[in-house]
Amino acid sequence: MTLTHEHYGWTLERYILEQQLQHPGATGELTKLFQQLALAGKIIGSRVNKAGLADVLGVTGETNVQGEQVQKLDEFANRMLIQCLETGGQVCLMGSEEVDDPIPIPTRYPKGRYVLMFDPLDGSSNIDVNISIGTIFSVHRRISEGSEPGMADCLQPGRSQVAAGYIIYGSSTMFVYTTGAGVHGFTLDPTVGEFFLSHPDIKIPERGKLYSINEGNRAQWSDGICRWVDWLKTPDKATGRPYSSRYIGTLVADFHRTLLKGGIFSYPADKKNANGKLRLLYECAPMAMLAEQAGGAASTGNQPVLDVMPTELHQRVPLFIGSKGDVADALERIK
Ligand code: FBP
Repeated sequence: MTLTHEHYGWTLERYILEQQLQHPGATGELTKLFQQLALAGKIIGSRVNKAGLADVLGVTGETNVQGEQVQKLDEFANRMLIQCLETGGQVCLMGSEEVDDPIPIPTRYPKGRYVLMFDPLDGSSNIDVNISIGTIFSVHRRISEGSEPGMADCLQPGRSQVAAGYIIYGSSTMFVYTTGAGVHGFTLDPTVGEFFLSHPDIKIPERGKLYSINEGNRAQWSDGICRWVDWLKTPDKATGRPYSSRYIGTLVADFHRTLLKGGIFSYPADKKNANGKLRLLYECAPMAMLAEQAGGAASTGNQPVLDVMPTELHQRVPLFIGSKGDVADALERIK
């Protein structure tokens, strides 16, 4: 069923239920998982919106597995996602940016057949300065047999994701996701407390006019990256250059703009970050599934992100993501 503007007024829940009806074998587990994700998003969003008033700004004093200072809101968001997803019986194992190892489901709760990876609050450097931040999620089916799921269930390639998406806490709160049937955006109406369809069947333009990269890292870049960025900035009417620069410093927000307007976002490998900065399983792979489902592309510079075989829970990969034409240009020039 293709979503169109005539479905305006549909809630996220209604739409996912309608999708479930399209799959006679569907058990409803994925539908319930999405309902719990949406609930966690509403709770986190309400706390983010009043962050300045609710003593949730600043750090907890802890350092996470990435060596980063844990923000209070990071910790809150992480706890909310675990609480909302561990009880319902849809998930058998979770992985979070904020937790060193896979997160088991307490024995008192039933285990489901899905594995959920998430970045509870992406854009931590922007939390305290009221700039858009977000939650990113990726869903796989359990592949292991036996009583206990394990690391192998987390280390699955992006191609085997059954769903991916993000919740962006910006001027409005939006839930954007794919289950392999296009990319759809729902906006939260805080007065009703429901996500309503606002962006059906999002298609990323073949080419854009915007590029997004942290140019402050230029001294660490390879010659190829410097050459590509200089090319983007060189005036040439025929190819619509120079492109304009946009960089928010929150992957969710920089990707959301790229998804809607086209262009390219990149966090390449450099002399400081040999594999780039962004994490494969709960940042790059979910965004790559969204990009490809919207007609765009996502590469590490050497291969499609979705084809990378994970080896570690928190591994990083370089990222070039956005309009198909712009990603192709990047790969051509960084060679
Ligand atoms: P976390 O905030 O979840 O750790 O994510 C990393 C991130 O903040 C991305 O959202 C963003 O794209 C990138 O790091 C910004 O990095 P930098 O400040 O080096 O440009």
